[in-house]
Amino acid sequence: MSDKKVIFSGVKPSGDLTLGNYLGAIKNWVDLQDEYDCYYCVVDMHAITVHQEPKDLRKRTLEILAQYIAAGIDPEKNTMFIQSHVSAHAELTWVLNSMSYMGQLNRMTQFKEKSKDNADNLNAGLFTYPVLMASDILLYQADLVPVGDDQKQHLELARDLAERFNNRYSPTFVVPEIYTSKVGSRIMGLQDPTSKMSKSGDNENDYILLIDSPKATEKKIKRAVTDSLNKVRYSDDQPGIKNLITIYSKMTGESVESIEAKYEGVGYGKFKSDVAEVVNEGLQPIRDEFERLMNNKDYLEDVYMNGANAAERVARKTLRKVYKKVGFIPRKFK
Ligand code: ATP
Ligand code: LTN
Repeated sequence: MSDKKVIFSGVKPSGDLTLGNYLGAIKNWVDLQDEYDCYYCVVDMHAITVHQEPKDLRKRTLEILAQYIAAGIDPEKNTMFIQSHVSAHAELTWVLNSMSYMGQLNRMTQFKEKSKDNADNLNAGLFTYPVLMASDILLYQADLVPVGDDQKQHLELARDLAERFNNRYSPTFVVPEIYTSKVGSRIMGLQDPTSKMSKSGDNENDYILLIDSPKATEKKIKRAVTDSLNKVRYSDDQPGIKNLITIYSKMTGESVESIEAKYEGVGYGKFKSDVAEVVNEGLQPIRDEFERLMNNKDYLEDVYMNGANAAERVARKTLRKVYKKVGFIPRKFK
């Protein structure tokens, strides 16, 4: 057993990875992988809370795993796996469902938003989604959960459930902390810079995918909605420009102040083409590696097979404790 602290995080394969997923979450995972014992999961069970075409879901699940690796997450150092391969996630969810209050689940903003978008498919999975997420995290006794800031409320629920269980029975779960970046924890849409860039949005000009072509990326950034002030300033009055500065800063590591100074008196046209350039420069190695990995399915299978084996051992251990504490008779084997 390593004495490193534990990280758990995941992305649902409801679409291909966006620049928002990358800058808000995955880039941090890459930076944290040496210091922590990390579990990086493709959360396919979360994806089916909205309708998915089975063949597309299968394809995207593998693609997301390949994109994790292409983005720099090393399968030798981290446990990378597919959520549905470890049945303890569903099992712990049942126990935690029985300790979750309808009132608290009803207040989840993601549930409210998704209910609006999926009025014709308002299913119970969408409602208990955050409980499944809590199970993901608590099964591995995660200390830290690196996510974008839209996940704060879900993390609070995971903490509440851990504390509730620990108080009702006895200390069982680590109470996890959220980890978000100071800059870039919420990348906004390019067409609507007042709402977050999302991979399941309808307007493809609103988001950049990691695997978009350089041409498409450039076109989308050039079309990004800005304002008529013509000042490259990091200000709430200029949400479009603020978002592009954030993207520039996250891609290059340059500070917001130094970017503002560099583009003092420079027009939006030139600024946008520079943003496109730094995004394309940063993403190209990921795109190339993704191509290579998708032509090497045996390797990807190996990664998710080994990942599930390692994850299963840890998850089972936690689930056994939980079952025992709630009063289930331990199963006997001959
Ligand atoms: P969907 O659009 O299907 O709801 P999503 O793009 O929001 O999906 P998730 O799989 O829900 O993606 O999120 C994966 C991770 O990426 C989470 O940690 C989430 O906080 C982060 N994330 C998603 N969108 C953004 C964004 N625009 N800015 C920063 N982080 C983001
Ligand atoms: N709910 C998250 C995705 C997610 C997750 C997790 C993130 C599912 N399980 C566990 C971190 C840890 C989302 O909608 N972005």
